[in-house]
Amino acid sequence: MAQPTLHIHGTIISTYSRIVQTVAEEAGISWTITATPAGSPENRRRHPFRKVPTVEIDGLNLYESVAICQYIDNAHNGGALQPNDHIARAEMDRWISVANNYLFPVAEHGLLMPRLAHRFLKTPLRSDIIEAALPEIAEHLGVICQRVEEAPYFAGSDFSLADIFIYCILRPVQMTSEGNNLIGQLLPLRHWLNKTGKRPSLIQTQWETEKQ
Ligand SMILES: N[C@@H](CCC(=O)N[C@@H](CS)C(=O)NCC(=O)O)C(=O)O
Repeated sequence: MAQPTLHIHGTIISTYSRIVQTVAEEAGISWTITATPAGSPENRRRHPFRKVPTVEIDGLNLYESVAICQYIDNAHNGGALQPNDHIARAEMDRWISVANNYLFPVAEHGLLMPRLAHRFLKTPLRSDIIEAALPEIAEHLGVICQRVEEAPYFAGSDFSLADIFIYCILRPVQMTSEGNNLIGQLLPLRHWLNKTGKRPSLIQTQWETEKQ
């Protein structure tokens, strides 16, 4: 069967758009992205909870990155990014949940958004917000680092969807001075980021700001 094209609607520079792009790259599927802000009327029709990205593939409209990624991997990649072993599968699911429920919210609102607003909207840097978030970010990074001391990848011996979620969330953190400082003290995590960032799918989906 010919591989389909994945049509993504979302913010061009977006952690979760990058996650689904990376899974498409892993599956050998071409993708397009149409800039669609989360709060736009169009996105309200596509995603009832007003988040991005949403996608069209195989005649389906899908939202929520976990569902999108698992669909692409199951339908078009033989499930290669999801372990069959029950324990490894539980580890993968655990680390995807950690990434989505704990790491992303504090990193996004406590560090990345204040930095982006300052850089691109030229608003004063909200150091108060960043300072308040850093202890929690540091604690989360410490827990995540312990996992890559125990095993080469988050699910265990093999690269999985969990590595894609965590990498795409952590890499923008590492690109801030504060995040780089914290990650710089966590050698195993820094090594895992270096190793994982060399994967072709993650090189293909690098943001322009990452290439500079
Ligand atoms: N649970 C959603 C989260 C997606 C998400 O938070 N996307 C961010 C962009 S990376 C977003 O929509 N932000 C806009 C907003 O929260 O209003 C998923 O897994 O797809």
